[in-house]
Amino acid sequence: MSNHRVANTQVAVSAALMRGGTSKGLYFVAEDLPTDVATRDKFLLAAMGSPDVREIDGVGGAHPLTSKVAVVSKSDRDGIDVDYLFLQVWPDRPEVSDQQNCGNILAGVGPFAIERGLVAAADGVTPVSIYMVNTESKATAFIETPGGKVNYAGEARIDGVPGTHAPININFEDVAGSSCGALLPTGNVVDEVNGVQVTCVDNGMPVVCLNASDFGITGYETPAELEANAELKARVEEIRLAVGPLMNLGDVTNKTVPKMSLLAPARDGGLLSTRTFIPHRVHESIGVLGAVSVATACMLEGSVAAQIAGLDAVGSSLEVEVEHPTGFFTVQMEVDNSCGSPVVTKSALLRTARMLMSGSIYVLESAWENNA
Ligand code: NQM
Repeated sequence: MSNHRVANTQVAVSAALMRGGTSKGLYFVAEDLPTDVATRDKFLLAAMGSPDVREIDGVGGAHPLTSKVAVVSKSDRDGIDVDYLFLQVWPDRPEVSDQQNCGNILAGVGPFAIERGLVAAADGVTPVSIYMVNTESKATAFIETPGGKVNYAGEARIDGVPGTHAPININFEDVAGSSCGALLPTGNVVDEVNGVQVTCVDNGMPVVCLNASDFGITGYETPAELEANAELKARVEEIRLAVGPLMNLGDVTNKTVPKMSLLAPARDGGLLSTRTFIPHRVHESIGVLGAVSVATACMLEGSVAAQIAGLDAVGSSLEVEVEHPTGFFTVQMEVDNSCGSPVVTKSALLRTARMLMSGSIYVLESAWENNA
C-alpha cells in the first residue's frame, strides 16, 4: 500500500504533529498515506481518535481546530514547490472532509516541506510556493531558514497563540471565488435572507457576514456563551442552509462551509469585531481565509461589513484589523474597484507555526486495512 511498518499489532506511519497558526494537526507526506481514499480516511479517524468527543484514543485535540490534517507532496506544477491537501477530521462523527481549505494549517506546510526535504532551503529566507488542492489556488509562504535550517524562534506574535515565534508571511495569489466561483457568489454585495441583511463573500473561504445586533446579541459574547445559545444557533444555521445554494455550494447541511461571521463595531481599536461559527462550533479566534474574506467584505462598498466598520468611501488598499475573541487578525488588502466589479489584487498576512513532534503515529492494524 504505502510506506509504513508493523510493530506489535500496530501500524506505524511517519508523521509530524504541528501547530499551524491557531490550529493544530498531523502533517503527512502524501506517499506515506494509503492512496485509496476510504482506507486513508479510516486511518486518519483512528489516528485522531474520532469519533469520540474527547478523541481519547488518538492525538486529536477534541475540537475541529485541533483535529486537522495536512497532506503534502512535491508538486509537478509549473512554478509550484508543493501541493497541499487539507482534511478536516470531525472529532464527534466518523467523517473526514476535503470540502474546505485551511489557512492556519497552511502556515505549517512550508516548514514541514523543508524539514522533509521536499523543498531545498536557501540560506536566509526560503519562499515556498504552495498549490492548495482543496481550492485549486496558490499561496507563497516565506520561511526563515538561516544556514539552510528552519527557524521556529522569533519575535512574531499572533493572537490566540501564547509567546512569540519566527514570522511566516503568507501571500495569497488567486483565492477569490476559489470555492464558490466568484468573489460575490450571489452576484450582490448585500442580500436579504430570512429577514436579515447578509453579505456572502468568497476570498479563499466562503463566509456569510451578518450583523450581530440582528440576532439580539452584542457580538462580544464568548464562544462558550454563543454555543450555549440554542435559539441563536438555530437561526444562524437556518440562514446558512438557505444561502448554501445561493453561494453555489449546494446543500450545505453536512459541509463545513460557509462560515457564519457575526459582526459588531470594533471596541478594541480594530476595524470591526467578529464571532465566527465554523459552522457549528464558534472559533476561538478566526480562520485565516475566513479573516481574509471578512477583510475583503470590509472593502466592498455597502456590504454588511463595510456598514458596521463605518467605511463609506472604501479605498483600494487597507490594513484591516479584524477583532476576534482572543485578539486581532491583521490582513493587508488591495482591491481594484475601477472596472465595475471588484478585483482583489492582494491578500497578505502573518502567521507562525511550530513542529511539536516528528516520528510515527500508531494505529491498530485493523485501522489500516483496505476493506474495499
Ligand atoms: O479560514 C477554521 C482555522 C480554520 C480555517 C475553520 C482557517 C481558514 O482556524 O483559512 O484557517 O474556519 O474551519 O484553522
